[in-house]
Amino acid sequence: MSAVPALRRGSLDQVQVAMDRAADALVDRQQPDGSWHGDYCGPAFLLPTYGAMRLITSHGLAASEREDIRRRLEAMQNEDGGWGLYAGGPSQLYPGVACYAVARMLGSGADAGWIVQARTWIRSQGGAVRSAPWGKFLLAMLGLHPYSGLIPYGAELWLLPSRLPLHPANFWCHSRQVYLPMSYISDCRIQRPTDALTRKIRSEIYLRPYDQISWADHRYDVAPTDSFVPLHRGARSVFGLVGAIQTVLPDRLRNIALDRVRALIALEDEQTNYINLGPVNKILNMIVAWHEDPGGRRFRRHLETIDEYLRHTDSGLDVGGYNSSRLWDTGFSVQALAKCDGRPKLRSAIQSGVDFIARNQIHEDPADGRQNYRFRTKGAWPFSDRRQGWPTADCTAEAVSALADSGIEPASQVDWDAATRILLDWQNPDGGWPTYEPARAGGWLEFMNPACVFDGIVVDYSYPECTASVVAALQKLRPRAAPELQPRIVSALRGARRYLLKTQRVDGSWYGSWGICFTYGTWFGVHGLRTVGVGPAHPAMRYAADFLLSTQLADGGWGETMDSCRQGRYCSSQSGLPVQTAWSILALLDAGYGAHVQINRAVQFLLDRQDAHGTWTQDEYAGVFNRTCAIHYDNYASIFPLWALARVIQIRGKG
Ligand code: LAN
Repeated sequence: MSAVPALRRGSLDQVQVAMDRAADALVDRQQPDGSWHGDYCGPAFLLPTYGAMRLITSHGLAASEREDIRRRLEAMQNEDGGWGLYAGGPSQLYPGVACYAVARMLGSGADAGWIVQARTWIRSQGGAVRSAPWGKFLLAMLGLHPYSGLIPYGAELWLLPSRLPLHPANFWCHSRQVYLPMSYISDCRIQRPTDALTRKIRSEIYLRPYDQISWADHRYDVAPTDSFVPLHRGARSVFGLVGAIQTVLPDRLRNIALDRVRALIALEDEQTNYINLGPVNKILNMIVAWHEDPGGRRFRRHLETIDEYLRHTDSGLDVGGYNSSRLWDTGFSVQALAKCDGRPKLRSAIQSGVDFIARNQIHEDPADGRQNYRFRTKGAWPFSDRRQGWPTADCTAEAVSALADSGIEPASQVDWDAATRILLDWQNPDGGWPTYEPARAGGWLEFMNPACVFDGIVVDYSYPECTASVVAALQKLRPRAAPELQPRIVSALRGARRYLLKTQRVDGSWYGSWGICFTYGTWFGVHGLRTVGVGPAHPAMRYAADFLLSTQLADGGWGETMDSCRQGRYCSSQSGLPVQTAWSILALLDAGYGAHVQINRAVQFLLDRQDAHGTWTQDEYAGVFNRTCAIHYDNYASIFPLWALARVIQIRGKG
């Protein structure tokens, strides 16, 4: 493939100019601490959860804060009057009732146009009795639903031996850390005091008078909008059993369970410097800390860090999906910049990025981590920064790749050996890598998913993306690794190869779970295979390339929508999107298609869409989690198109 067809308008020089401008633009976005930081927003269920927490824990909320939350809730409302799980997503009852209740309690009048519209939508879906369980839980905290009508979030489950798969310790960390405070809050019946407003809202969100509703009949009643994963019969049986046990359990045992849960929550708070694993358990743990002692140290510590989750936008206050995406964005930014030729400006940006990454390696395991079922953390990197304390396999891997590719020595010491060991220990038996912890149960345990609106939340499965990131890092760590680790690395790579080949779909693509969607998964799938020695002649590479070549749009770009994630089949957007286009180019280059004429059209697409600042914008989401919720990665449109152009130049420059 040596004959390289010329680009339609211009040549490699033009690509070079575009790349240089893009690199400058990315450097301009770097923060003084060396990191890249951007908005990480989109999920619309977080703001009402935060609002509920403020309503419960703060007396006399400032008028300006009330207004800031209300404005943002209104801004995220859909035209049909409802709210999606993420801003702009199809309306669902859970976010709908949550946003409605919080808006009303923060002072939005029952007759305001948007509130009337919202109420009409909620009632047209059968009212709040049909919300997914998390919506009912939020309503219960606000006094708008009896706790007795919820599925039981038994604190008692934490008293079981953790060898039993049903013990929450075996759940994906996000689920268990959310269900932990949920069990405490529901067992203690923590609730905003009932007043006239509560009674008024009760009459608005239900179709029947509140005291005539048979709550038990609606415990498992979930509207079609909220039933992405219907409650499994087996799970209902378990909940039924837990509920029955709760009614006969002596107080003494219940108190032991609550003490245990309280201790586990306190451990999570301390281990994460009160930042917590994510926004949901952060907000719920705050309610628990407040309940224990409203004026106490722990609630104060929580208040000090909550700002890290908050975003002040033009349309009001919003809650981000994590305390930041700094480490992740910095890892990718450094890798993209390292592929451009090393002008001094870029080199110094890379240096400070590398220093940021090196400073944020975690050098210890969680204090008392055994007590709360934590996996090791020594040697690893998290998604945001080390204070948060919950590293993931792929964040660790991308950090390692950035450090290795930069060709620059970081100012602080990196523990390469610990990084290698933890990456090896993270591998699942199926040969792939999970997110935070090796899977603790088989996929069959997913039947216990009690959320309905999210999928894949019970088990830390292997993911092609995480797997590909890790194998790339292991290859880079190999030359530095101790001799006794070499055979382990070889066998880990062999397992990864098996896993990646097995997860490729018949159409040649991979399903991506953390980016939208097949384009994302296929970039990682191809890159991972290439890293473990699968060459361009291998049929898996051909299939993957065929898949990509067949999905290119007429404008030369690629674009996918959230429907891909939800439906599990490729759903193209109307026109090309810069981020997905970049992922596709990168995948095709890895698959050995660097000279293909379709790459020219794709590169031309990127050149045409580059803006006056040298960067790209993409309003459409590129990130996703748990198949149903989109999330916006602010820096992706500045990183990946640059990365793709730099690789095109690397490959074609040689030709
Ligand atoms: C994230 C953010 C980062 C993301 C990547 C590192 C990109 C991915 O490759 C692995 C999974 C991970 C760590 C991830 C998992 C799910 C998260 C934590 C999120 C998408 C950010 C928010 C989301 C979290 C679950 C939101 C809270 C909702 C619940 C259902 C608890």
